[in-house]
Amino acid sequence: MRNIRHYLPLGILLGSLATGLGQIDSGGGLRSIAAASNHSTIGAPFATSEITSGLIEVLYPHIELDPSLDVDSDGLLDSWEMQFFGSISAVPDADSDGDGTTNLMEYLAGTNPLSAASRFQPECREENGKLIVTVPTAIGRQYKVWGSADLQSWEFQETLTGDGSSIAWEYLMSQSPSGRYFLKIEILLL
Ligand SMILES: [Ca+2]
Ligand SMILES: [Ca+2]
Repeated sequence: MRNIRHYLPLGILLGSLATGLGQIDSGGGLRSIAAASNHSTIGAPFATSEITSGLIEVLYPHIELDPSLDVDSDGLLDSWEMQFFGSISAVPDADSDGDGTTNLMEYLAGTNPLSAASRFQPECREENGKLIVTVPTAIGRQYKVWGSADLQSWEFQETLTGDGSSIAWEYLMSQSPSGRYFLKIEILLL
């Protein structure tokens, strides 16, 4: 049986993450629509058999919609609001399906805001010395994968182009001498 150790206490890990995010994120946690440039959340935790690794942090982009496509200026594309809600009255920071992901995050990730089974939740497991990261993708989105062994320096790994399927991305643990590995996935709208 695998020896999976306990995760770092969340507060400590988040504190560490916040110091290592400079270039593409200024901190962690949910923010209001007014500060959506840092609209981030935390994905599923994972651990390796060697040593505690981390959470996958998801970075949501800040986008400027054409005002004619967002007449209520709520950051949600009006046609997307009409598609799912039948009007443009959707509330960006509401979680209409109760899946822990706000409507704005669902829009940015290309997931269904009215289905709790649909949310952006990348997962990671260790298998034969490899981390296998499964990224549920949407058409019209790209996903930049960043990795860090120490939560301080982050290295860009790869850009995945969404096609509606779950894409598996692999990382050889031997590339990280410490045995630790942390991940961030940045969502881009095409
Ligand atoms: Ca709108
Ligand atoms: Ca959902």
